[in-house]
Amino acid sequence: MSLKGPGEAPNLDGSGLRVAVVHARWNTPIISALVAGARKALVQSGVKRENIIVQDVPGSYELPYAVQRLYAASQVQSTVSTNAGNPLATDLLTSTSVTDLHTAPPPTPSTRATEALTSPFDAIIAIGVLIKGETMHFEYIADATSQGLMRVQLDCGVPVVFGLLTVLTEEQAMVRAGMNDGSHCHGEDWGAAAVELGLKRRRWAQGKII
Ligand code: DLZ
Repeated sequence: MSLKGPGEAPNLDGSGLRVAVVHARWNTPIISALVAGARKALVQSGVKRENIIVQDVPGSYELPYAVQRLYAASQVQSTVSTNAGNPLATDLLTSTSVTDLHTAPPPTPSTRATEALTSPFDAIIAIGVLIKGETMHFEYIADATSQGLMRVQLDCGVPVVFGLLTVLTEEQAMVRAGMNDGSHCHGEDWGAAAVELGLKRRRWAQGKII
């Protein structure tokens, strides 16, 4: 048994979760392997393919902003879709008569159970690969991106999984992306972490501490 790593993954049911993956395009072949690993772990934990949203940005430096805005977009989307299926909410926007509020039929439950979720993301995985070059660029981007991602998750109250590799060589990155024989893809750990934290967040939001 290895001392390193997140330990044995709990058996979790992510079938009700909606998860976003935001990735940089720098070092694309390595990024692709990491994203594939994250997606594999999400699906293995039961997250439905239609509830895994993947978005890309140019480089790692853009990740904190993209994660923050994407989460806000999912909140807007959730509100819009809830109101669209709820005549009472629609009336609040269009009606000129308060009596309509009493006569409007109760909201009907969504009949779109088999379609993709439109609720705010339960967790977001941010993936980037920073490879040290000859200048100080690496240090600045690594520091700003790490701090930014932590800030976004605490400010937004949504788990942001830290999928940023900060390595000295391409070889080191390939090993951590599972691209070399027998190497383990860290993307899989990130997918599992997103499911675990997404489920915990839901329970904690209901005051359930188990
Ligand atoms: C500029 C830059 C450099 C030198 N290296 C990387 C890298 O190894 N990995 C990465 O994801 N992005 C890199 N970038 C791009 C920046 O993250 C960013 O996209 C640009 O500075 C534009 O804001």
